[in-house]
Amino acid sequence: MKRDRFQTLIAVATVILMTGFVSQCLGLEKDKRKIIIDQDAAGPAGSDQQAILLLIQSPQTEVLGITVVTGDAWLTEEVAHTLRMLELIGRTDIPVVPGAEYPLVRTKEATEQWEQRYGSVVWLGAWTPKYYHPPRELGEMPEGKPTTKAADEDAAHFLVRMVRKYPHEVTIYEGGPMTNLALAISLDAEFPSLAKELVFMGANLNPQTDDPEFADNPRHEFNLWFDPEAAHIVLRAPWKKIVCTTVDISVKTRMTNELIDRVKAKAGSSLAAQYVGKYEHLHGSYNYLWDELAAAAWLDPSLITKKESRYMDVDLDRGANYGDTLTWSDSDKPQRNVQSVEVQLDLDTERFYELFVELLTAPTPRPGKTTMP
Ligand SMILES: [Ca+2]
Repeated sequence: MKRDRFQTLIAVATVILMTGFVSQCLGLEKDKRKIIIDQDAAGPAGSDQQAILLLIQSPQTEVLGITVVTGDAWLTEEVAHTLRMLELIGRTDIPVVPGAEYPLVRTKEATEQWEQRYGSVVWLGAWTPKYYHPPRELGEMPEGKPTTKAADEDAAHFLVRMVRKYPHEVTIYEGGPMTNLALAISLDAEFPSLAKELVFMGANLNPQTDDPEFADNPRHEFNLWFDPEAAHIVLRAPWKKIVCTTVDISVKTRMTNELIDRVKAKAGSSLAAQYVGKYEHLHGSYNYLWDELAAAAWLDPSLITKKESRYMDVDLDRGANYGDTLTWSDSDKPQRNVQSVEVQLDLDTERFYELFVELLTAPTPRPGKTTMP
């Protein structure tokens, strides 16, 4: 009898160990890091879509949904590009949730008047004259139009619903203007404290670059600038943790033809790599890997070799610096409630490129059984 019991115990222990092992190997959903990707998802390919891809391609993640906001392009076309990208990689199980079509306060007309007074802005996103079209038109879609549909829910309600469903478990990744997050906070003041953390690409401190977008405007950064009031609401909110990928560190990265070739060379049967290889086009001789770095540094924080804490907000005065980044240290911060932000300043560039290629050329993880929220 004793021997039987011992054998039973061994058998049970083996099953438990094997279950854990299999769970780890398969990256079962319960062990994964939950994330919602909020993005101004211009496409095809480019920094916005490639950041989404890195987060989907990682075996660490459970992407609860992609919430979309006007920024680099209009909401409607961004939703279409994202749906189509998910079709092409076989992940139509991930909800695409439309959010804000316009910033909270800033308008195209007022911005044009501002430019007459203070000078032109290099990148105006959906409002950039060279690429401008009306908001509900799709623009060019060389990858084809999607047949799948966006979610019926709006981004702000989805964001609130998810952090209430999984309190303190959901990372909010922000790769665009913060309009959707500000609307979620307006709906539910507990949204930030119920999230696990906020990770965002934005802000500009003191970039070492001769890029004309920043050389004379070192505190200008598009995501915060496009919807300054939203950024102000979000940066003043009580998140448990905020991590920021700044322009300062983004300009140390380069998407070059050589890097695209590395993705193509290892593409094999990877649908994500094939998509990037086919549709990524450089603007000039390189692009910065803005949003990809914010995604990769969340997946592997050891890529970041230098970081500092700052308090951060956005200038809301309607003068020359409207929308610019404001920061302070402990010794000079204002009395009013400002939040501490972990600001990334330097990185291991080669390891970042290696992770970029590795993730994009990997097989796309299949959807889990319980991923549909
Ligand atoms: Ca973006």
